[in-house]
Amino acid sequence: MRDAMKRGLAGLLGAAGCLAAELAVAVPAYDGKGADAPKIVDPAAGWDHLWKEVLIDITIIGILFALMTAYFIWKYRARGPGQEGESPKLSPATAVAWAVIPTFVFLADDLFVAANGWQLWNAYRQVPENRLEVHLESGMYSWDYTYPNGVRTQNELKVPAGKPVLLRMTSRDTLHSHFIPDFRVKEDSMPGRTTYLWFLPKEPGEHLVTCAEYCGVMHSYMAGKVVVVPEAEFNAWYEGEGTKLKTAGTAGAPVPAAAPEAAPKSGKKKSA
Ligand SMILES: [Cu+2]
Repeated sequence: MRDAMKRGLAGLLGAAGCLAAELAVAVPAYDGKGADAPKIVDPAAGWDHLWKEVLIDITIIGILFALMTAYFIWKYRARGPGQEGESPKLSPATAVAWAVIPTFVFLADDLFVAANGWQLWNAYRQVPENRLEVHLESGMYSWDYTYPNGVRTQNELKVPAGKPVLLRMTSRDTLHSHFIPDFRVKEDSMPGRTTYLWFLPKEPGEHLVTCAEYCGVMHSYMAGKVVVVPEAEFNAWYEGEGTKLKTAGTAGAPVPAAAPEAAPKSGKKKSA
C-alpha cells in the first residue's frame, strides 16, 4: 500500500517536471524584414503558444487525476457483500504530503502559466517603433479610421503586409471593443479616453473586425475588415487617396493626440 502511495506521489512530481520543461519555452519572436531589422515579438504567435500550453497542461492534469482516481477506486473497492472497502491508514506525515505536494505541483504550473501570460501582456503593450499609426473612432455602429495624412475609411482598415499597425482608439458614444480574432487582439474604445492596440499583419489577406462589447441593438452588425495588401500596393493607395484629399481641399482634421495616460510605450520605452 505504501509503495502504491509513493508511486502516486512520484508520478505527480514527474508530471510537474514535464510541465516545467514544456513551459520554459519563450514567446517566439517574429523575424522582421532584413537581417538588421529589429526583431518584433509578435503577440499573436505568443497568444497561440500560450493557449497550446494551457491545453497541454489541463490535458496532462486531467488524465493524471482520472488515472489516479480510477486506480484508487479499484484498489480500495468493496471486496464482498456488506463490506465497504478499506481505506489506508496514513501516517500524519504521509497525509500532509498528499495534501501539500499535489497542491504545490499544480500551483507551480499556475504560476508558470501566469508568468508567461505576464510576458505576453508586455509584448502586447510594447509597440514597435516602425509602425503605421491609425486613429480609430468607434460609434454606433461603425469603425471610422483616420490615417496620418487625413485619409478616412469606414469599416475597412487597409494596411501594408509586414508592418506593425498601431490603432489609437476612442469612441463618440458608448463602449465598443475592437476585436480582430485573426490577430488575437481586442481592446475597448470609450468616450473621453484613448486606448490602443497593435498587431502585425504578415501576409496579404482579409480579416474580420467585430465589436466585442454589447453597444446597442445593432451591435451584432458592427463588423468590418482589415485588408492586408503588399506594401507597394498600400503606398500607391495611400498616396493616391492623400492626393485626392489635397486636390479637393477637404483634408481631414488633424488626428487628435492621445491622452497622456494612454500613450503606448515603444520597444525602447520612449514615449510614443
Ligand atoms: Cu460596438
